[in-house]
Amino acid sequence: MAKSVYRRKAIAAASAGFVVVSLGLSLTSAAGAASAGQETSATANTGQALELIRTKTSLLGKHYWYQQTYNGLPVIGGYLARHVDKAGKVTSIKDGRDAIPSNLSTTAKVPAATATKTANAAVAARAARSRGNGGKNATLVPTATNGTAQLAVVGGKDARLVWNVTSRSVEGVTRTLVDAKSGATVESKVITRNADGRGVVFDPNPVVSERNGKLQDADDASTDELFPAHKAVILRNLDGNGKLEGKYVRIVAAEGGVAQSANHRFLYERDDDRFEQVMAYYHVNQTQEYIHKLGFTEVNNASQDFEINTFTGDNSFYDPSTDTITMGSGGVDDAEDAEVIWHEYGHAIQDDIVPGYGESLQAGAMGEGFGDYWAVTMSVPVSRGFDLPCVMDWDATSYTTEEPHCLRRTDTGKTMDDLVGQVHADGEIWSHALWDIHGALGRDKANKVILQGTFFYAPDTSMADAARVTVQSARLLYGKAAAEKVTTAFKARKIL
Ligand SMILES: [Ca+2]
Ligand SMILES: [Ca+2]
Ligand SMILES: [Ca+2]
Ligand SMILES: [Ca+2]
Ligand SMILES: [Zn+2]
Repeated sequence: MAKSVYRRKAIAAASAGFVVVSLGLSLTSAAGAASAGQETSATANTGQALELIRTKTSLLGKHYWYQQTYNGLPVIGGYLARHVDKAGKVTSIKDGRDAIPSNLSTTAKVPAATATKTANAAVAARAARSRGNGGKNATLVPTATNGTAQLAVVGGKDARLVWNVTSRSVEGVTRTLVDAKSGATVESKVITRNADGRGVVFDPNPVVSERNGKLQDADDASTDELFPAHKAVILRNLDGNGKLEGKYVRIVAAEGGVAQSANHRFLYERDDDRFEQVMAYYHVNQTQEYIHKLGFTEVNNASQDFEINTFTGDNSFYDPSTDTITMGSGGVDDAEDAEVIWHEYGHAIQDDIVPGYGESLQAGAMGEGFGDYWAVTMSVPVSRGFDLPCVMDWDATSYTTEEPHCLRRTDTGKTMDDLVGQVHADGEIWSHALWDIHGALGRDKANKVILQGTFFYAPDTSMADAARVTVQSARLLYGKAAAEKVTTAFKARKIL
């Protein structure tokens, strides 16, 4: 049980006001050794009580946990545990109650909403500091909302009435205690954490990280050439249930079974089918943390379902009817190339923002173009400039003969004059426009503008209409000069 700093090691016998009321426990006789019988010594009703909050059965008997209360309010960290053997005999009592002055008022002077605000400020400040300490891609998310504040009592020598505000942030769940009389923050601490795990991945893929277009799949073998491409990473935002399930990703099915590790260590090489599961988890989590860092809180902000290597063809796909991404294992296992994962995730992003997205040929082409662009922009920070416009450099080694191996590119120079009515081919018109916006505005600004523009797409949008709302988004976010740069990019592709 988590302990509050306010809990005193033992309740002094001096806490004469202590009385166990309303329980009818026969603590006196059985607890004699453990607690010196002080429970029976007092008679004054100070409003203190114990509330049974949990009963557990173990191999040796039963365990009763009580929350200490004062005038019906929980005492933070105040508890009593009673352990009973199979014969019903109390074998021990652990008394973790705190002394409460009998004149402590339980009327709050500070409103709950004010306390919530104070708590949010404390949590946000600390989360921002922890982001500075290494978690550069970590995200700030909204913390407590009004209504989460509960009145409670802190015991001990600084006894007082507090608002107990539970909030969520990048650090996990935080408990902040705000003095209900003065409004001061008494304590703010993380009480649970999102689990961090360890994994091994390619980032984004071996061709790029090793700057070597000659690497080969070798039928999924862990060859000496590919070994250096394995990189140890932290897997953030895991639920902590021992599977690759978390805030933004959930591996729901996989060839060979879903990976499990009680201590969250998912360390596999590429010839182990679980490697691809780690790839999907890591790279989607990265992309969502980036999206949140840009300020978007509702861009596919859910745990995305993935099926890994369950399709033996050399293809991967997003199924909007089940909201699931399936990664194929044909040729280079698709999930060994983060750019394939990011491309498919691009479809999930668009489907989340625009219900029924992709109803027209051009909308479909933009879906492919955006997926390719998203793969490329996500690769930028880890690619050290290596042939950035090349899409799926590693997966493509299985089915292209020329170096560089690229499924497609975002710099083909195609314009609307080159439309052929095939979504992947025509997508290169759109992805080149987005890539030019990336070049003109810089990565973060470009991605803000492009994602923002997507919120205004129609499901059956034309490229020209989508270009217009993207220009408009640039204007509203960054002004006229930025809008002109975006217009130039679309004009170069003859979209506008
Ligand atoms: Ca593999
Ligand atoms: Ca493949
Ligand atoms: Ca394969
Ligand atoms: Ca690439
Ligand atoms: Zn696609």
